[in-house]
Amino acid sequence: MSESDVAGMRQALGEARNAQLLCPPNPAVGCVLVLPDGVRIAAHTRAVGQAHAEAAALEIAREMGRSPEGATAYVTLEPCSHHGRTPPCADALVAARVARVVVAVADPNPLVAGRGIERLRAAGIQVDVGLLADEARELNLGFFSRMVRRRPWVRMKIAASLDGRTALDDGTSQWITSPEARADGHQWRARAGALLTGIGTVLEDDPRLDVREVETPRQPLRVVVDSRLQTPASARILQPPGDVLVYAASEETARAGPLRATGAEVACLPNPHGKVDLLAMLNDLAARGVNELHVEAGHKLNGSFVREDLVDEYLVYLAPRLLGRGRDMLDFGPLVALRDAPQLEFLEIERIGPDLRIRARPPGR
Ligand code: AOF
Ligand code: ZN
Repeated sequence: MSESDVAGMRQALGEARNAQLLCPPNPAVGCVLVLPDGVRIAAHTRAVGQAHAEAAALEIAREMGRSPEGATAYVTLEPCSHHGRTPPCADALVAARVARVVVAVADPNPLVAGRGIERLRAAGIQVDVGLLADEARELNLGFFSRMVRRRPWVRMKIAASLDGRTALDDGTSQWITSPEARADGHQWRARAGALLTGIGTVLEDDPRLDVREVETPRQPLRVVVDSRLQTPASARILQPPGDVLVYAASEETARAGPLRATGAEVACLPNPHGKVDLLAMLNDLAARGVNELHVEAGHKLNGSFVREDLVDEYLVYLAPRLLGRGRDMLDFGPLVALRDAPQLEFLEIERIGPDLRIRARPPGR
């Protein structure tokens, strides 16, 4: 593959990034058509139920009065071969008589999984697969996680002081990190399919858990882990915008009733300890189309996620302050040996205003 192929795919990846807030549960895909005379047409996946990237690009070509015949198409994900909410993009590219399709990575969706590429090749179109595949997969790691593992990519956000405290002993926590860090956190919220917290945080902080600090075309589903259904009907998280889902360990109807009356859905997924079964919950959220799950909870629920090895990525903001005695980030253990300590790798360290943002993952994630 040539330098101009790399440039084409880079542009398509940039396009895909522009769709990240808009298109969940669909993957964010970019498509760049390079016409035989060098004219470039770029598009990305639209909102769910609307055009995929390829269909959007072909539509723009039509609007420009340009024929896509003989073009090269750069797409960040294999063109689909199935009739979902929209018709197959592979068929649209065949009908448009493009000459060549460069695909970054195959679609892990079992409804597609190579069939889009096959269909293009069967029609005599040259197809090259694998250009910038890692970047393309990273861009849609939630979608890949849902398709391959049947659970969302779990990103745990924590804001703390340099000495790792998330609140004072009495629970006071607003605000430890800067407004810049808060806005950055909302950017991560906005791309998630769902935002999750626990009943402890609901009772203590009464969060809204919506996207406010950045403009967004879509509000994620909000999720509360609330084993005994203690969420008060007046909780701010139950108010608009967007849908709310409360996971309980038992469906005590006296408590579920008022919650459901607010419009929230109550789902019951108990484990043997009388708590919500977190793995079953992740499978359920994946079945509901959640690609990325953004967790902003307290030390107890955070600790449960860590104990069960369910966290794929930590998003930690550290403020240059010291709180001394106070609330911990994560409550798990105590470990009996250091070799049992979960090991992470730093993926990225950035300054956000006066704070640090650290992203870390367990190896192999
Ligand atoms: C593409 N181009 O831009 C995207 C694709 O229900 P539908 O019709 O919207 O199909 C959704 C599936 O299509 C999704 O699960 C994934 O496999 C694929 N997404 N495919 O050719 C795109 N977003
Ligand atoms: Zn498609």
